[in-house]
Amino acid sequence: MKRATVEGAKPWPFTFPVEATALVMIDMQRDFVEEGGFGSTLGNNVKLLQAIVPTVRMILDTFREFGMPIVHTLEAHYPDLSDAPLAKLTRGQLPVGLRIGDEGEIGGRILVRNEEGNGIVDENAPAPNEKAIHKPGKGAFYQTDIYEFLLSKGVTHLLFGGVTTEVCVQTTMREACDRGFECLMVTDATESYFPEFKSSTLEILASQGAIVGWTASAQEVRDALL
Ligand code: TIU
Repeated sequence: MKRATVEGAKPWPFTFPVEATALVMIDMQRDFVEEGGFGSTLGNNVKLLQAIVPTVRMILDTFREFGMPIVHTLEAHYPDLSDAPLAKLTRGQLPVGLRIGDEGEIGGRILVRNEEGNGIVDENAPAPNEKAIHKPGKGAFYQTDIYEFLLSKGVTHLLFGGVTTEVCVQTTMREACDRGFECLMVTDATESYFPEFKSSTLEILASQGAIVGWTASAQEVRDALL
């Protein structure tokens, strides 16, 4: 099997089998990226997240170019919120106010499946042949079929992008690491509402000899494939 090496990865070069490596793009949803969605109702400045949309598109298109699998995730609950525990529903920063399930300002109910505001932003939308997974938790392995899907495709290595770095992306990368996948986070295809949380997370993941995994930029990953 053809292998590629990201020479500039931290803490050291990351080698991956091209046909057995998938991109997991986490929660590039209007609910996190646009004003009036879940992210902004938590009191966050969503503009920071909007800035990575072109880089996310670049890494998505790179995987498409090389015929490598892509999985998109969406943080989303059933309309009756039966998959949202009280411990999640009651979080937030009052008096900013709106909660999961309330009517948002960008179309439909906040963090509810298939509502307009819960969809992935147009530029990063899944292609028809790409898997998209609704997940009720922060981690994508909780109450989803992502693990079985990746195993069925023979995937051993995962690259991660999306939002937010220290919440859903990091949680999912840790879940994947515990399940035996070799993992790399794409540093400029992920973003946080808090720059210091992002930089710390990237440092933590690759510390102690890649304790959770590797980090590298989208261009470094692309260069490895060219
Ligand atoms: N609030 C926050 O930073 N993130 C989330 O709630 N979900 C994701 O990270 N997708």
